[in-house]
Amino acid sequence: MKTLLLLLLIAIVSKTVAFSSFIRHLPIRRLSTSRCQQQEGAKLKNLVSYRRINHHMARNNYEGIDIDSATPTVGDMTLYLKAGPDEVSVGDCPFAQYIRMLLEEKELPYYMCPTTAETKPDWLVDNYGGSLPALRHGRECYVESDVICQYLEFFFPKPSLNSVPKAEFNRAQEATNGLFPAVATYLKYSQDDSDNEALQSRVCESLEKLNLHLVESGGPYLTGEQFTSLDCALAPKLHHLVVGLQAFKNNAIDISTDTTTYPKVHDYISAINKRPSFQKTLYPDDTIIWGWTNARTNT
Ligand SMILES: N[C@@H](CCC(=O)N[C@@H](CS)C(=O)NCC(=O)O)C(=O)O
Repeated sequence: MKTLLLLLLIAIVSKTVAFSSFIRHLPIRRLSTSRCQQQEGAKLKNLVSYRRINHHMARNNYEGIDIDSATPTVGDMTLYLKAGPDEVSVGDCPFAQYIRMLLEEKELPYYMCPTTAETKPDWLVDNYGGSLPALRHGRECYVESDVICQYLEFFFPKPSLNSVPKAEFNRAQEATNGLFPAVATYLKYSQDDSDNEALQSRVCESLEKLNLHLVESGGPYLTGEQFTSLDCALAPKLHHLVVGLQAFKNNAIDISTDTTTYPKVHDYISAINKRPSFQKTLYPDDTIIWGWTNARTNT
């Protein structure tokens, strides 16, 4: 009995220490329970749209448990994310889809709370600059998709989404660097813009780099056989490119049907399309087109 109690104590202490060291390395601010809950409560009570938001918090497949402990436990997670054109459905954010794919892969239950500038909770605006996506887990909140990914991987390591050697992981990460900034600037400008050709070339260079990497890794995923968090990060961004190319660029670069120019990228997209976590977290193409149309209008 004594040994059992001792073991239990060691387990609690080590998880708590791990938690503190994780938090120390995060570029985020933590909220105390009372501040976080009071602020959100006060804000939400004042919002006419509270009932609407609450109604649209889509619940996943889990009966949430309210656990008051230093070690994060399953349940009570809410992902605040950009809302779509109707202001309540899931919006066109590839970073939010990245987080949702992680949650789906790890089979973690979560609510979703699509928000607009008008419906963002005060605590999110005041303490996190209103940054979306934001994952609130019990009394904590995390922003920046890569930080949220680290948080989930650290506390919910099964299944692991980075169980490949560090050098391999870094190589795969490097191969995708610069792709989304290139895609975003390309999709923002019109086909007739004088910069269009240069911006298109930048996207092609990124695709070439990715294709070469996938040849080396062997595919089907970024690090080879193993599906990782890097795939969760990349897949939604590539999907934006596919939809954007069709909607705005007359399919000037064909990565969805052309099997010869970037064959490995084409195969990668086919593999990702089959992944349940990707399928389950997709939003309509029209939402993506709406988002980029707004970005193009505001450029
Ligand atoms: N660096 C951020 C980027 C997130 C981001 O750009 N989010 C945009 C849409 S993709 C957003 O939600 N905008 C709406 C808003 O901030 O209200 C991350 O990795 O989480």
